[in-house]
Amino acid sequence: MNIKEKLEKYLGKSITESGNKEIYFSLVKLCNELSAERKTPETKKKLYYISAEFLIGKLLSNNLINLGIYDRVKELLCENKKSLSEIEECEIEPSLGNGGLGRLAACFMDSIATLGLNGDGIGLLYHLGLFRQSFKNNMQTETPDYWMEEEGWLIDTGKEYEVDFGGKKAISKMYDILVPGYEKNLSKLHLFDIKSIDENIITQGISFDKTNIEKNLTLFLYPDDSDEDGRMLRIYQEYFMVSSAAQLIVEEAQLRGCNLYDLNEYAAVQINDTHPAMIIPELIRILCEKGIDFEKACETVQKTCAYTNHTVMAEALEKWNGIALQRTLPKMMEIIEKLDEKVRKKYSNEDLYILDDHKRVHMANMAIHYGYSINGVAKLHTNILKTSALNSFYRAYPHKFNNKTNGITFRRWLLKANPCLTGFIAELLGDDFKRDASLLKGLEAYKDDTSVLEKFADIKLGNKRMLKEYLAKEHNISVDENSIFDIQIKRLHEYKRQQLNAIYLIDKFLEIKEGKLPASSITAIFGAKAAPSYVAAKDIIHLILTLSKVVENDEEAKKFLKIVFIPNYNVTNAEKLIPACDISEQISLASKEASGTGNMKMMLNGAVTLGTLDGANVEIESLVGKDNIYIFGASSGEIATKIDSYNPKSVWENNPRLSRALDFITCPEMINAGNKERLERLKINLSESDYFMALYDFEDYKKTKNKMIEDYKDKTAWARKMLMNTANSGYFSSDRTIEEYNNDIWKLGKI
Ligand code: 26V
Repeated sequence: MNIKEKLEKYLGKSITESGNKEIYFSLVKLCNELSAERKTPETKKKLYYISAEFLIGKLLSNNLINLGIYDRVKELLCENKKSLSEIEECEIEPSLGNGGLGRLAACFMDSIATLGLNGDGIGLLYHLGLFRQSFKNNMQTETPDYWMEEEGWLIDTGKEYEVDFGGKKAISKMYDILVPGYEKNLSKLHLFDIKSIDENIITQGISFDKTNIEKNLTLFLYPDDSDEDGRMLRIYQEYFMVSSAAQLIVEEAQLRGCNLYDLNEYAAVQINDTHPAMIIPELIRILCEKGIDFEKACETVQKTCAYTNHTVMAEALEKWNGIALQRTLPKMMEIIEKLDEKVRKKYSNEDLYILDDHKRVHMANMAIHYGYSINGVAKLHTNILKTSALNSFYRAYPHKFNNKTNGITFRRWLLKANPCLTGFIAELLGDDFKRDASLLKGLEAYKDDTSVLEKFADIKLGNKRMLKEYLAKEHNISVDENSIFDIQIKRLHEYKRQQLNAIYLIDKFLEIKEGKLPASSITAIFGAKAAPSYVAAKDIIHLILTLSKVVENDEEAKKFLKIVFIPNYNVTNAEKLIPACDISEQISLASKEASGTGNMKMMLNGAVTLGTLDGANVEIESLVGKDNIYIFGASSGEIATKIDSYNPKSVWENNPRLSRALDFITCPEMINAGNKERLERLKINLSESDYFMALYDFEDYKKTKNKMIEDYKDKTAWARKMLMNTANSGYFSSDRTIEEYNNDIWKLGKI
């Protein structure tokens, strides 16, 4: 049967007679059927990538591309007066992740499948992903984000496991999402759901009874853990995930002939941040239950598990209350205490203990002692782990530390998101770069070819026009495609410093009003969700939204400056924003952003980075060279020596422009358009605390950004920078990253 016949069989009628949603569901069936025909390569050892988040985005186009039928399906639909992009709009994005960490896990699944590794992902089936964000009165509001549908991508495997919460038992059900690799192979994403789930306990907005674990366990992604109930629910979620995972891993290993003493020869478990770290005591528990003695179980599990660290921010490193753990998961706590005892016998340095004086369990510490590998996610980040954040561990276990610079899947972030650029590169280089991203380097040969540079610039302009149409249609926002698109899209967090960008925009607005016009008119675009309980982050959103109204109301200034905050930033709109970006804002306080992956996506799509020497920006700089990136601000070394004694007052007192911009936050015009309490609180925060030293870097940021806007006027020189960024982005393919994980950590071996 050909594709048309298959689709019409599912539809029970012709394509022309069918609605978009019906066609969407039949395409899902088609993809799943074709994926299921593929084989997963068998090796003795199998990888399990365990993560509390998989931010997979819409799957339809990506799967059609990887299955090699995208063009055929598009054509077929066109012949029947249907549009693939309209059908794609019927798909609801599953927002099963907060940001970079979850999106990384999704990119990794694509690469694990593409490289034909014997590996699956394991996570939780949240019925509601991250909240949906909208703006009211210039403030963020959160509503539930339902995404599951009767006939979607999820496949009920029929597999169930029993999870024991200190005597109270729950049943976990395993669902699969098939992950076809590019052109061949298949991996699976196993998502566990609690059988007794009840969506009816959601009350208002995203509120629900946090204590009713049987009904709520897999209801939401990372519910707010700023209160005790929320934190308990998080512990329940994590244990539910790892207990189901451990049972699956042991079962599959035994089926392949493992006697469990040698589990490490049959399984490699990659722990994505500390959220799945309880898999360590859980595997030890299961091995002991199967008759292996405790010491041997520890040894085997230690050779099976590897941990990835994704942040040096102390508040993001999980420390669970041991008393609460004792109450809810006594068996886990008993094992963790034994693991801690072993550490205490061996080391006198308290930094290395798993349990601290307040009986808090330091999950990262447990994962480092009882795993065989710890990796950071960019060179600078790994160095910071070794020399400061985890220095005591580095001294104890230097051989365990390694770096794996993050990557992104080029299938989604180039082939899918930017078909025009993909097509043009294929004309120049042939199709091989689609499998081997390092071949993009071949573009450098065209760096002085004016017709190629013009085409690069045209493609960018076309993508900007598409974004313009989307903003007009979806959000009733109008932008000028001939202005420079300056984009900052990422979670809202003080360390990422959206506030620094906002202060720049205030200063620019005031300059324009004085008659000092920018070299090119600017469209500043933001996209960011703030954690519901994160007041300072919400204040920053409020500042930007209020400022955008004030600028919009100024007939003169609005000709040169437009500020856009698109609501509900997610994978789907990232795919529209990134190909249209001119300036990629990567302006975190040096040392705080572990890697960043948006920086890689924008670089790949020919945006020029404006960044600090932080995370993977450092590696971007050495790949593209100083002419093709704009670096500003203090280095991580300088920050380390200054941050403790830093006083923002000394900066603004000596910088009249900066103090004028800060004063503007609470000027009558702003207070009129916004909320007095929020604006005043933010102004005090910035001028008196400024924890992430935005004011310290302001002058250099302003100078560097102005230079960039000036340089943008030379269209040929700018197009060359674009080309050089795309040409040198091959290193950031997640295929390279996954190859390194496999060579250095998993060692899955040959088929
Ligand atoms: C979370 C939180 C939540 C509580 C307040 C402070 C705080 C600070 C940081 C985080 C991030 C937690 C882990 C995470 O998502 N890390 C991200 O991982 C990406 C993939 O490796 C990486 O590119 C990002 O730089 C890193 O922030």
